[in-house]
Amino acid sequence: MTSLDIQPLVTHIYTADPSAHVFNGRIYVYPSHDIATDIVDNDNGDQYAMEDYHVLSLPSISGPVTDHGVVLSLKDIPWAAKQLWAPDAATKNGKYYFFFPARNHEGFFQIGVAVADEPHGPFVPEPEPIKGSYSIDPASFVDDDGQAYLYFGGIWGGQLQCWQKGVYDKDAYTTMEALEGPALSARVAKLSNDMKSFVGEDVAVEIFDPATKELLHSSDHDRRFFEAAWVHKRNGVYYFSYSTGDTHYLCYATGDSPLGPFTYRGRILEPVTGWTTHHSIVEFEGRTWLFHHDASLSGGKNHLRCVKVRELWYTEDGSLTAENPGAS
Ligand code: FUB
Repeated sequence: MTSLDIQPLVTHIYTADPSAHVFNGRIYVYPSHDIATDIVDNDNGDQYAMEDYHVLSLPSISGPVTDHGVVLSLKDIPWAAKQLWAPDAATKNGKYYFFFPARNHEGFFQIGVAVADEPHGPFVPEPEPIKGSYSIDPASFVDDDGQAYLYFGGIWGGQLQCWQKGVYDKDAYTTMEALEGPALSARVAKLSNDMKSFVGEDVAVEIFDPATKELLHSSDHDRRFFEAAWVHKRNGVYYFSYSTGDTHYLCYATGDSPLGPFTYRGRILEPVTGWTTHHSIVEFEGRTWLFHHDASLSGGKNHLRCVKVRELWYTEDGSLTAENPGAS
């Protein structure tokens, strides 16, 4: 089955970057809300000019899908100037926390948090971005012991390469092609109990090659991290999945700790229609679902995408596969 065969979750708006969670027995999907723009595609990602967020929810994988409408708008976020990119949500302390990136008024991405009493919002943003946050694609994970983590980062237009010295260096944007040695990877930080700040320093999410035991190399575009971090846990194993960006794969690695290190395991989605690929993985009623997007609804416009869902399976050794091992 190709991703073209699967129908979009909704067709009345363009949606992307779906972060799916099960809250109160219902599936909630937190996507980006793509909008049309005249901006010509560029490596900076300026064509992804989103201005608000919707929340979708479903009682089961087969629907029906409810669009809860606009739950957070750019105009209500004091520190954000433009580009509301891939978000995520988490619950803790009886509240719902919505994490989102945006370019600030100085032109670089940071990550904000907004709070609601219900999973479908509306979300009230904190007046400032999370202190010490940078780059894009926040993904939250709350472990069984209640400790929450925030994964984030994206290279190229996501500006991760601009933070190698600990402060924003806009000129580092153009050094991507010259990078040597281990690949830049996602970052992870522990979240405070109120979910609004980092505890300690963020660290790199290390992904090792299972054969050489070396960190994945920056030239290994088929396997190295680009953007779209996601973490889920099964049988005590932490699964870190991500997009390889310019090679358009969704890959995953596994480890024994939410902080890593992780060992590369394989691919879970081949390239789809459109440049970007981004996803989440969620268990619902004993089955495993991959929410992802492609650009099929717009006939291939990179910045006008649609969220889809397909099933994943585990093999006996805990490997994730997009092929049903039970199918003949
Ligand atoms: O939606 C804007 C950006 O495109 C996301 O932040 C990336 O992950 C890519 O999907």
